[in-house]
Amino acid sequence: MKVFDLDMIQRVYERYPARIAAARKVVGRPLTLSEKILYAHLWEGEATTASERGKSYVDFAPDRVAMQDATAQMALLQFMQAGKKRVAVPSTVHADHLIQAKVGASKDLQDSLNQNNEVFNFLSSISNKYGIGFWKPGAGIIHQVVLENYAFPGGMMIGTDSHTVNAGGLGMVAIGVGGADAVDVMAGMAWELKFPKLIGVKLTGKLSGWTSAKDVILKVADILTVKGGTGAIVEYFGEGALSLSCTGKGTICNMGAEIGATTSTFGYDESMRRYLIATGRQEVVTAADAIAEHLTGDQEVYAEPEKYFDQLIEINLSELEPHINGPFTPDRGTPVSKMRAEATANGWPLQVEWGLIGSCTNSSYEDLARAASIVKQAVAQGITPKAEFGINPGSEQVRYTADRDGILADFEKMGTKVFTNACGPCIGQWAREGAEKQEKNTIVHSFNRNFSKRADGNPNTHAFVTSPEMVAALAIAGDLGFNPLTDTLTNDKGEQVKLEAPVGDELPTRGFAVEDNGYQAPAADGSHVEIAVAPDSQRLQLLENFPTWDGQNITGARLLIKAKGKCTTDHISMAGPWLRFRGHLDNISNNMLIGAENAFNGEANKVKNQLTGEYGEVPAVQRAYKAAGVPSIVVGDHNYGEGSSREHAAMEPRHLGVRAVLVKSFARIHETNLKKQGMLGLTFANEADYDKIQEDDTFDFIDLQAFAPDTQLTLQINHSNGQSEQIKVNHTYNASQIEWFRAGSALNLIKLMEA
Ligand code: MIC
Ligand code: SF4
Repeated sequence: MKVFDLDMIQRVYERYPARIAAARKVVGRPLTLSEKILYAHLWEGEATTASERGKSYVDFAPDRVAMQDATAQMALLQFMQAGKKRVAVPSTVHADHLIQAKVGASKDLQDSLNQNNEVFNFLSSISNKYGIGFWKPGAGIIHQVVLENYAFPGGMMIGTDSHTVNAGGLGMVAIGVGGADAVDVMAGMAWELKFPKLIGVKLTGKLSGWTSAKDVILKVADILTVKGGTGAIVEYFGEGALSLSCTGKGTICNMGAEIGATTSTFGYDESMRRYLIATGRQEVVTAADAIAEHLTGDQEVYAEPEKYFDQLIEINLSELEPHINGPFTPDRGTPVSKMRAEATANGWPLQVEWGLIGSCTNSSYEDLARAASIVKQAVAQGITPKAEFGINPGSEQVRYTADRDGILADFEKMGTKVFTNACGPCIGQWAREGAEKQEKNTIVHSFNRNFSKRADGNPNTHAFVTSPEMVAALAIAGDLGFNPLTDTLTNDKGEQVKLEAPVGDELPTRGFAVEDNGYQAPAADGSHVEIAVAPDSQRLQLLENFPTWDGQNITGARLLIKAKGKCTTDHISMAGPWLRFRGHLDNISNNMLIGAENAFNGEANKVKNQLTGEYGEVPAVQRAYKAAGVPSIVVGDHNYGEGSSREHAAMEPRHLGVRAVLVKSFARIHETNLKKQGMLGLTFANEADYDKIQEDDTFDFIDLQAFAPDTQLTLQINHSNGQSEQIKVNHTYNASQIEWFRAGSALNLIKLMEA
C-alpha cells in the first residue's frame, strides 16, 4: 500500500533544518524535542522571536487533522459553514465511537450500521465532498489507525478527540481539540495555542516481568494527578525510553490526556523505525533518518534536564511495579501488591466481574499478544476464568493479524467476546447485561478513563484501569486483590498453579496483514457531492449562528447550577446513549449537566428553578430561563471540563442560553471550546469566593463592557437576603478571542471574514 501524504511529510522534513536553526537563534540555548516540533510548525515560518512558555499565544500550522464520528459531526457541520471547497491540510474521519459492544463483532457492527446509517452516510459523503479520508465503521479506533497510517516523527497534528495525543508514540506533537479548532486548520487558517510548559520524564532501567508501558503512565498519573499536566507537554527520554516499543510509547502518550497534558512525546528512535517499517512506511524512515538529529531533543538537554524543563520526574523502570488505578478516577494509583489491603480498607468489591481489553490506549498487536500469553497459560493449566472477558482490537489490521497468528483463538478458548474494532465499552457503548440493576461491582480494563458510569452507565460499577496482561490475570483470578507476581490460583484438579510473566511479540514476526482495511478515499473533485440533512432528522441538525454580544453588561443572571467536585465532560454532556445526538445540537442539549452534582443538595440533575422555586432537571430549568429571556450562569469547581474534547459540553449551554461558566479552574480543551463558542469562561480570582455563591443568587457583570486582555472582570453577587458583594474573576482571553465573544462565536467571525 502507498504511504499516505508522503509528499507532505517530505515537505515538512525539507524545511526542518532551517526552522530549527532559526529557533536556536531566537531561543539561544539547546532545544527540547517539544520545542523543536513547535518551532518547526510556526504559522509565520522561521521563528523571529522566542515564545514564553505558559504565556505567549502562538499561531501554528499543523500538518494534519483527525476526527472521530462522535465529534466529526459537529466539526463538519461547522466546516460546512466556513465556505471552503476542500480541506486545506490532509484530514481523516474515523467511524469508531458509535458502534455498540453487545454480542460480538459481526452482529454488533451490522446493528450499528442499521442504527447509525444516517450519520455514517453523512460523514462518508461530507468527507467525500471536502477531500477527507474516511475510515468506515469497523476499520478501527481513530488513534490506532492514525498511528498505523499517518503519524510521523516530528510532525504536528490536531484531532477532535482528547486521545489524539496517542500519536506522540511516533514522536509527534499531536493535540486534542474541539471541532471549532479543527475547522480553523481545515479552512487553512492558523491554529492558536498558548506555548506549553514542559515536563520532562526521565526513564531509567528497563521493564521486565509483569510491568509494562501502561504502568509508566499509571505511575505518572498517580504523581501528577488529573490536573498536573495542564498546559504542559510531557517529554519522555532516557535509556528506559529507548527500550519501550512504539505502541507502548503510544500507550504512555495516550493517557497523558488523563493528567490534562497538552500532549506527550518521545524522540525518534529504533522502536519507531521498526514500527514504521512493519506498517509499510520505509519511505518515512528514509526521510526521517536524513534529519534524525532534529527529531529528538538535544543531548545537552537530556544530560542536564533540570535546566531545560519546568518540572522533572524520574522513573526507574526496573523498580516499577504493575499498577491498578481507580476506581472512578484514573489518577488514583495502587501498586498491585497493595491492592488487596487498599480495596478492603475502602470497601471496593474484590470480586472482578468483567475484564475488558482494548480502547485506543491498549489495543495494539503487542497488547493482545501479551494478554493472550496469560490466557493461554490459564487454559493449558486447567484454570477456569472467574470473570467474563471482552476485547476490542484497535484496528482491522491488528485484528486480522492477531486472528492469523492464533491470538484471537487463544482468547476465544476462554469464552472471550471479540467485539468490533471500535471504542465500545470504553465510551459507554456497552450493552452490559444487568447494568440497569445498578449493583455494586468491580470491573478491570485496559482503557484510559474510568469516570463514574462511563463504561456501562452504572454509578456503582467500580472500574479499574490497568495493563492488558494484568486485566487478563485479574479477570482469570476473578479477584482484584490477586497479585500474579506472588499468588497462585487453583486449577480444576485442585492444584495450586502460578501464572508466568507475560510474553508477546512487539510486532508480528510474519508482518502485518489485512484484507480490507476499511479506508475510503475521497473524490478527486467533490464539488458535485450533495450533503443532505433532513429537516426533521433526529440525529443531524444544521447549525444556526449563535447571537452576537449586544455590548452590554450581563445583568440579573440566575444561577443554573453550582457544581461540586469532579465535573468532567462526561458529567456535562454524557456519552453512551447520548452519542446518537452528537450531530443534533438541540436534542443533545437535553443531557446538559445532568451528571453534575448540585452543591446545594448533593444530587445530580436536580436544580432550583428560581422563577418558580421548584426543582427540576437541569436542561428543563435552563430551557425555562431561556424561554423567559433570563440569562444564567454555571458555577463549578476545579479542573472543570476535564476529560474529553467534545465541544458539545460548551455548545449545549451556549445553545440553551447560559452566558458564563465561572469555576475554580478549567481543563484546557474545555476552556478553549467555551471561548470558541462565544461563551464567557471565567475563573475565581479568589478560589474561596466559590463558597459565597448561594442557591438563590443573581449576578451582574459590572465591567464587561470594558472586556480586555489581562484585565480582571468584576461580578456582583446579589444574595436573596438583599445583600450584595463584588468579587473579581479572571479570564485568559486575548484580543482575538475577545473578538470571538463579540461575534457570538469563532465560527461567526470566520463567516464574517468570508463574506
Ligand atoms: C472520550 O474518550 O471521552 C471520547 C469519547 O473519545 C472523547 C471525544 C468525544 O467525546 O467524542 C475524547 O476523549 O475527546
Ligand atoms: Fe474511543 Fe475510548 Fe479512546 Fe475515547 S478513550 S477514543 S472512547 S477508545
